[in-house]
This record gives sequence, structure tokens and C-alpha cells, in this order.
Amino acid sequence: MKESLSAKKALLIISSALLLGLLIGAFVLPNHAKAAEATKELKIKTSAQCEMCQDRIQTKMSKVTGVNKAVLDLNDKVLTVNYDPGKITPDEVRKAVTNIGYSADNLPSDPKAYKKLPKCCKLPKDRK
Ligand SMILES: [Cu+2]
Repeated sequence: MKESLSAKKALLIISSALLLGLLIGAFVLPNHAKAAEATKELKIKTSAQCEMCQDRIQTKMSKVTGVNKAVLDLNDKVLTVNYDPGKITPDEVRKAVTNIGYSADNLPSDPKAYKKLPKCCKLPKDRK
């Protein structure tokens, strides 16, 4: 009698473990996949001019809520942003770039922020 009881216990433990495994498989793993999906990539053409612009844009953009990573390619001045679409929209990402003083795709730079940029970071027509 005692033995069959411990056998029942063992069965209970094993089936609990299996159930737990199923639960993990059913809930945790898909959430994990969702978390990976939560990062989207956006490419934005900017008016960056030099390495100082690159530093400025990358540093400031990486501090924007919802932005995971921002990398500027100085060859084509395209900013690649990895962002969380649950926290920020593409338009808000572009707006954040304009607030630093640079144009973002079709959006013009914020005039005040642009004015504060050092000469080398302004457009060639404004450097004199
Ligand atoms: Cu610059």
C-alpha cells in the first residue's frame, strides 16, 4: 500500500513536470519570439555632415525611449534605427532626429536645434 502511494506520488510529480514543460512551451516560448519581433528596423535619410554629426545623432537617438540602437552610415548619411514599435512610431523616431537639428527623410530639421549646431555640422550653404 505504501509503495503504490509513493508510485502515485512519483506519477504526480512526473505529470506535473510534464504539464509545467507544456506550459512553458505554450506561453513562455511564443512570448520570447514576440520579444524578438518587437524590434523593428527603420532607415532614415538625414542631413548629417561629419563625424561630429554621427556622434551626436547616435548618442542622442540611443537615449530616446523606444530606440534600442541607432547607427549612422556617414557614406550615405542614412541612420539605421532599431526600435520597439510598441513604444515609438516611425514618425516619432524621425521627429526625434529633427529635434537634434537634422532633417529626417521628408521632415525638415528643427530650426532652433539646427541653429545650435557647430558650423561644420550645418549644410554647406550655411557654413560661411
Ligand atoms: Cu557634423
